[in-house]
Amino acid sequence: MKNRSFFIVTLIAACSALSAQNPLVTHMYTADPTARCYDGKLYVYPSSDVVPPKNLANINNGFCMPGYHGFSLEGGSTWKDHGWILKENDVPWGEKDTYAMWAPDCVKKDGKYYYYFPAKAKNDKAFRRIGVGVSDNPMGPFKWEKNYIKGIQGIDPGLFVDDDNQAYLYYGGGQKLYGVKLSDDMKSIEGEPVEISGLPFGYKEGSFLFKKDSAYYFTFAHVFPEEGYTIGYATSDSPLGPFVYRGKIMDNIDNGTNHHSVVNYNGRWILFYHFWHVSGHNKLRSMCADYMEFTKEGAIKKVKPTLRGIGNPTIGDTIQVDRYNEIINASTSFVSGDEPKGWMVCEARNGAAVRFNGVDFGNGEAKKMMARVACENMGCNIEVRIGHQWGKVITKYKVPHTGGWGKWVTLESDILKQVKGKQDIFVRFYSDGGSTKTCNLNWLLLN
Ligand code: FUB
Repeated sequence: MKNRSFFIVTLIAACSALSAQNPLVTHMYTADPTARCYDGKLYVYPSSDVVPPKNLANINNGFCMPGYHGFSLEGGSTWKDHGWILKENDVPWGEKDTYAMWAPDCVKKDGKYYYYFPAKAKNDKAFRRIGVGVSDNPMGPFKWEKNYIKGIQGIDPGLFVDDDNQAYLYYGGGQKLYGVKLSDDMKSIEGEPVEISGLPFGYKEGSFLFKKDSAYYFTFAHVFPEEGYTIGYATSDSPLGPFVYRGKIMDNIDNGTNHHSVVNYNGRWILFYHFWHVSGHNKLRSMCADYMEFTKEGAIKKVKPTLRGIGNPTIGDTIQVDRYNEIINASTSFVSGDEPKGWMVCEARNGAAVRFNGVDFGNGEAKKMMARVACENMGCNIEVRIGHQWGKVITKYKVPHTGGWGKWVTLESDILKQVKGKQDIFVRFYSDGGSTKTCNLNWLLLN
């Protein structure tokens, strides 16, 4: 455990790159992401996981969660960390040092932003209560209410404001999930909570409701005894039901929790969720995002988690080719050598190809492309092609022997043909002199 924790802390400290490839950020662990689009800009409100301090190794069954950061998408590919939105010991009604800040949400109503979060209350038997703060800005600072919302208890607040401006709060973890109207000031409930009907048997949490074409989609994390956590959904023509269960949006990912949100951004639906492949530990999670689609009849097509994720790296962003759309005759692993931690394309054989969709070449201003490579053999060649495997070559590199598979150099090469707009690129590897492996590739960068 000690070694593993050390590895994790080192990895996190060294990974400072933010990107719209999966996971979205690697400089800290982020779970339970709620994404919201305000005035055309995308924001994410996740919880955060940390390695438990030694004396608290078993706290909350391994979930050690000290508070919340907020993030916004800047340009097409960079997630800006706005720092702390709320730390656990700053909750006016909260018990100190409980590391119990589970999934939050934030919603806009009448020009103000309301941030909801669960926490353990002082001198209170409830597992979690739900608190709220208000701000004029999506990333705060928020003015926190002195007390939790009376009349409800539970985890995972999920908010929804309907077209008639009525707000609803969904919450809970267990066999039952609940929904309730909020009063106009967003700080108290109106009427009694109702159990969300029509949901399948089994443990459920992570309520999140959205509306599309006048149908209400109630989405939730759902545990199947043989599979573990999945994301499911049910639909209704009314925000509090009755609902009809429609199936799964996402299968279980390697035995972790599954917590999500759904947002429409630039006309496309996106599912935000978390996964733990950065840490190798299912309670140290990282937020991810992938596009979600509907059938003509309004059913949600199952989302397969990808490394590529969403977002379009553009001039000045690293293109993490290891977060590929398709890979042929190559694989990926953690970066070797003294390079800042992350992933690389490796084991690329003669003729290997990696497809990375949606690089944004803007108006064609890019004149050069850099490649970060390491090669222990005599050398090799890389070509970057546009559109398909045998598309036009837009740049190429003669990769020298760099001194080892972990000895990295940056090569720069001219863009041979002006390229505009969003394009799929294919990176092709060719060996020099019959060696079986070509080179390791960490990233490309348009200049
Ligand atoms: O992150 C802590 C808890 O795990 C969340 O509240 C649940 O939804 C699950 O993701």
